[in-house]
Amino acid sequence: MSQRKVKIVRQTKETCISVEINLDKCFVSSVSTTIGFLDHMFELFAMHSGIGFKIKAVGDTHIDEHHLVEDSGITIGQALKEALGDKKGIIRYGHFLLPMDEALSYVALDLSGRSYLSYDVDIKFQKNGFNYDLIQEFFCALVNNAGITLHIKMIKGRNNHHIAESVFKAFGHALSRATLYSKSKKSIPSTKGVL
Ligand SMILES: [Mn+2]
Repeated sequence: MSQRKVKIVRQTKETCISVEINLDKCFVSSVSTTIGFLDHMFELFAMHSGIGFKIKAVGDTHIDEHHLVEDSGITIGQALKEALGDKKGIIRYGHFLLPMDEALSYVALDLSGRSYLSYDVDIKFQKNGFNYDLIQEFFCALVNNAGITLHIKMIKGRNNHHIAESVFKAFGHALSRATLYSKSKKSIPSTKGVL
């Protein structure tokens, strides 16, 4: 097995983002995006996925948070795709049902090589603080760059913060299983022979 770790730096006129991922070694996560709420979500993701994850992101947040959140999704997606390599020996599928107090979310994913996002999360507009609409932008960017089929469904929830946590934690758990490598499985998990 080739090493399933990668570091990617992506720079545009709007943002500069570096992401490190190690699918086989959980190191102490280091998360710094200048957006407090996004840091919180990424720390939850790192903890619950068990994946080695570092991100440093800066950008034009004086405009709003859109570019930084979307570009984080793009860079994490690129890093995941590269770290997964030829996907030999992985489980490929993962799903998780996760409660966070009154919120309950379900995430199912396939490391299929095809990009598809089904995002069914009823999160309410909030005047102040983080723009929760951007969570969909984040996952859309991630899926398009990682080549993942991802279904995210909020089953119930009232508080935006809880709903968002349930989504990021569930995604972490689902990804943790899907990326799991088994020495005894020597093939790429597809009858097509390629993913
Ligand atoms: Mn919290």
